[in-house]
Amino acid sequence: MDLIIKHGTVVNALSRFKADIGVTDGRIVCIAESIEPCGGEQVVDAEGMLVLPGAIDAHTHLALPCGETSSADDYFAGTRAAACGGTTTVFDFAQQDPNEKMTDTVKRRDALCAPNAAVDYSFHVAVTDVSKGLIDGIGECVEIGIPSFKVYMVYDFGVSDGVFFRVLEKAKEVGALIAVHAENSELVNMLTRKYLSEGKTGPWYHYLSRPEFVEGEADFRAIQWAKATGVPLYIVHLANRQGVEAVTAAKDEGYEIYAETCPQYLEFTCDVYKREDGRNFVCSPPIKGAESREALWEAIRRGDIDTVATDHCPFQSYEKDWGRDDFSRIPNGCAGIENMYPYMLSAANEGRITFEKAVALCSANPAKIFGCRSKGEIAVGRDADIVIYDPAKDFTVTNDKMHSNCDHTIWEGLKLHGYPVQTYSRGRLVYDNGSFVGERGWGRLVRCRLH
Ligand code: DUC
Ligand code: ZN
Ligand code: ZN
Repeated sequence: MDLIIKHGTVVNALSRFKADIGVTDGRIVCIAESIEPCGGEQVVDAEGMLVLPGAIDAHTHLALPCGETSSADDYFAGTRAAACGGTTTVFDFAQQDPNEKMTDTVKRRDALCAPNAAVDYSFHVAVTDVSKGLIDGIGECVEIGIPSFKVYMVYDFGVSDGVFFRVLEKAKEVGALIAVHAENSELVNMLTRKYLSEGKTGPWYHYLSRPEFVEGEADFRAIQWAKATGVPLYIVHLANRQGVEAVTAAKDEGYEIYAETCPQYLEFTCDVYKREDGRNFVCSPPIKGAESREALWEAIRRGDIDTVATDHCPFQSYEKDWGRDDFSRIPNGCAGIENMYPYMLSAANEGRITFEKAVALCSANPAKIFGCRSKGEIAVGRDADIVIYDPAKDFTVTNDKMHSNCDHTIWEGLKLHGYPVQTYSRGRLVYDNGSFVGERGWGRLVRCRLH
């Protein structure tokens, strides 16, 4: 064996037990009450620690082109930060260019990512153009191990209702999973114009131009179409109470509707947009009111929210400042890739949810939903993507301790109870007590299979 982790308490989504773990060639090969070293292997004493499967962040925007800039973390910085927060796989969005074959979209982004990724990665294809037979790219991507796709109901690269419906029908034919960014585009555009014309230009009006019902109505509509076409649907970054209710109702009726939320929607309320640094919190959908936040936590406890992911998409302060006099010019997105697993585990440590639930939301469920079969569990045969977590270590987030390229974080000052002390990616130590010790280019493309 190459590595033995001894005396830790393993926590999976459905189990918790004391065991030693043996790793050979990047895979877990043995889990037993006691594994005796033969000599030559690295032995780690995890007494008093939890031993967890690495998190899978199913929603990131690394090196995302955005007008005249791009998101602050490229594939190296973003995956470095992921490793340091216990995330060992990231799913990034590969956005199709007009006229581009979707398999070429994947190749284009993989060429950027492969030489730089510090942890394993995969892609969802963001579909923008299904004209001239390009819709067949959905089936072609499924065949190369990229079976998940996203459509945006907003933004100038978003799709019309008709295109969304066609994408769902194609997904049914080829066995793909469609994810949706659900907000009502017409309402967002109308409300944005209205507030700006009234001279209401601050970040608070970002929230008011995309309030609860703007998202809830779109969630409801997207779910209706998934029901009509009989395909599973994954709602990304669910942030509002009405949407939660629509998801719960659809699940209760037996439909395969999945919901993801993000730590920013669980921690903050829309009041952040009244703060001096409110523009740093501008993301879409915006953070909603306290009722929505509570509905999200309740849905997590009930099991109606399946995953937590980050929507990691930070921009530098000077770029956020472009919207000082016009909220619509603030680049959308916040940091989170290094904070998600520590945040959810800290919630478990404080008794808001169980550790098993945190593992389910951040690792086991995304692995299952997206067909990432080698990840998501501490089990023989799985990749040795392992986090050693010290439940007794207190940690206060400050940007200088983060490993992103961004010059600020919305998580500044957050106090966490418990923190990851080591992260292993396929058996290789990539994070050790505050320091990144991995390497650029270590990460591999994970090919997924849903059925
Ligand atoms: N929302 C964001 O806040 N950033 C990136 C894309 C998105 O939908
Ligand atoms: Zn989105
Ligand atoms: Zn996103």
